[in-house]
Amino acid sequence: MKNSHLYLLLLFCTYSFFGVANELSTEKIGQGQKPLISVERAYIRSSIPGTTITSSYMIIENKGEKTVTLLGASSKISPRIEIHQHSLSDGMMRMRQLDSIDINAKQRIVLQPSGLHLMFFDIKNPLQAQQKVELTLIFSNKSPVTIQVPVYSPLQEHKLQKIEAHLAVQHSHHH
Ligand SMILES: [Cu+2]
Repeated sequence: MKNSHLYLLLLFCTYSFFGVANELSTEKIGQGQKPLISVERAYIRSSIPGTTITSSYMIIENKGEKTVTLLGASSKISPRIEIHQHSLSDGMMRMRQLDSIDINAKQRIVLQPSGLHLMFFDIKNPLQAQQKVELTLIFSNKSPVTIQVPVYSPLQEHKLQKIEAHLAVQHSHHH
């Protein structure tokens, strides 16, 4: 009884966290519309008071037949958005800027804390949870993709990570 209750709660949380962020970009191919790039689980961290930087995470999937190259992103909230990669060197977490990321056909890249991310600089107004930010992803060889990205508080982000960890465990149990 207790377990099924927890499961329902998890389902609800999963839905409310993942459901809102899913976006699909479509481009006309021949007769119908076929999605080429899909962006899932996108969110931006609320900014820490007194700072003007933050970061954004998401899963970008190339559903097309050709490699696409992510060059960066733009948004009204920040004049400068860079692609960054966290890496551990000499026991220190470092960030370095990447010029671009190639996403091969049928591949997905995961932007996540301590890994790849989009870094926002000089944010004009503090970002607060419940807010949504329009973000445009820019590619070298395809049209830009604009998505609405929710702002998550540290608490929301923490819950999301717990759900993802739980789902990952469940997934490995089933296979
Ligand atoms: Cu960074």
